[in-house]
Amino acid sequence: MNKHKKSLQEIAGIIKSSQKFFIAGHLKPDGDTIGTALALKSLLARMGKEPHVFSKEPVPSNMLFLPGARDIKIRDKVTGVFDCAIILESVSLERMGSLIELSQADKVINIDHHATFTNFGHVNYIDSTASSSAEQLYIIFKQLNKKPTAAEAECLYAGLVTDTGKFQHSNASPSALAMASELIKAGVKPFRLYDRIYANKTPCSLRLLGLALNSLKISKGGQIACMRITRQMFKNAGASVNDTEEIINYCMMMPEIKIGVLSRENPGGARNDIKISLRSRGFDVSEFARHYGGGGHRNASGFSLKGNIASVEEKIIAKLSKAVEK
Ligand SMILES: [Mn+2]
Repeated sequence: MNKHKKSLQEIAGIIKSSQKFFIAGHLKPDGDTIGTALALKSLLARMGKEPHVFSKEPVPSNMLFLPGARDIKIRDKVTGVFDCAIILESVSLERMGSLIELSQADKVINIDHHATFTNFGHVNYIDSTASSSAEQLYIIFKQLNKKPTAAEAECLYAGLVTDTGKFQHSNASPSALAMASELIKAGVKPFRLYDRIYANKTPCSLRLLGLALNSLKISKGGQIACMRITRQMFKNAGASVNDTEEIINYCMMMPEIKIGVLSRENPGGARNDIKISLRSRGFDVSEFARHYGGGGHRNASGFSLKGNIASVEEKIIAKLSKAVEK
């Protein structure tokens, strides 16, 4: 934290001397981007400021319960000028959705906890050891000598719990857990937030999960797990693409699996358009995905291929089996 002392002091100074604020996180907003933006907005409003939160894309439905979430302004472009723009966990203005140009704000504060970043702000508070932007904002609260209200604590907790995968990912650090403890003291009820954020499955999505689990195949001596979702499965479950999101994670619930593969047909589009999602441990699947024109992270990536689902699967498993030997 010491090495961020200067940027934290600068941020506190800019916040105190600014009145009108632009706040936005990244495209495909998640719990961290939304929760952090809302906690920040509430804090600034309490300080007598005029904060505005924007997003290019809609707030995910499981985050709409957060205090203030329905007031987030969904825009393609934002006109006008601001004393200060605070941009959360975005590698670039494009990642934020290019809602404004840098010239529309007197001061730009860039807050990011990702390993890949650029210093596009006047102040860049970059800390890849922070679990979440919520944790970075919590440090700013402290810098400003502010304690979160119960509503702000809920927003911060939503960011913290989603970015740490319910405190299961490698970023569930002592400081993340200490922060959780303090937020609970400030009024957060973890079981209530769990229900709002995670207990939101529909019968259709659970039926689809059942069908996908039933398709599980293990290969390469237990190192690769593969599941599939066909158009027929979508139809039988009454489900849509939105119901597929977490299914692939089940592949990684077996301890010896190095790579999880989910192949799925497109229920709306062409039959030969196959989407492949990959998960891994101890193996870089982003490079593999890039080879096929896709992308993602080291342990989570994806791409699309044309063909019949069975032959696409066979081809991908064969290539992955070779790659995993290296
Ligand atoms: Mn984040």
